[in-house]
Amino acid sequence: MLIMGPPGAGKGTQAKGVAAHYGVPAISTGDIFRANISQGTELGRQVQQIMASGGYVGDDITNAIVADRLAEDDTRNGFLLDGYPRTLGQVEALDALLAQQQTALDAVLVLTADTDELVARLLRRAETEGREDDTEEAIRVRQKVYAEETAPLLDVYRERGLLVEVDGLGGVSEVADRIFERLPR
Ligand code: B4P
Repeated sequence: MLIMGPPGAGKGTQAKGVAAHYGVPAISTGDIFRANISQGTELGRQVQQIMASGGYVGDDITNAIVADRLAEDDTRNGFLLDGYPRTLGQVEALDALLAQQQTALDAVLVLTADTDELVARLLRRAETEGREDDTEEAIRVRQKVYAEETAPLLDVYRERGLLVEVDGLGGVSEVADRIFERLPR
């Protein structure tokens, strides 16, 4: 399964609950990059500036970390990808990877929400978590890049009959209830 949505829609928050419900790992490309930055790895050094600016990390790097992560044993019974794919190149890479593993996506969950509400949420998070890309300027860049590069992917998955759109506004448990009304138990 995939979870998608604009920055601040609550992907990371809801991914954990959905993954726990199905007993599968939640794999967030953003978390993997941030862990590499905080550990000071070569990958972390490569992605730090681009992430702080709100832009997307290149497809080659991103596809490679996902391929490595999906090769791990804990994904055998399924997985939830949070924040991947975000570009058409990543959709194609994921398709190839899943075909190679003789598996397929079962659903693409999309959290929808109004842009201004999301900016407010992310600015609130900035006060408590201090993420480098939660400045107003980087948030606007992230929203623009999402609209240009990622929003068109929803049509791809809609055409495949996989899209499950859920309103991401409201409290965390309210959104979770909406999600579970729509997903198979
Ligand atoms: P991500 O880590 O995916 O960051 P994000 O889009 O902001 O989503 P996040 O998960 O943090 O926020 P969420 O919607 O859960 O990516 C960060 C960066 O990494 C990207 O900009 C890019 O540079 C790079 N990257 C990652 N994947 C990539 C890829 N595939 N290709 C290229 N580059 C990639 O929620 C945000 C906040 O809202 C949370 O703090 C939560 O507290 C709050 N919240 C959630 N639900 C709420 C609710 N119902 N009510 C109120 N607040 C709520």
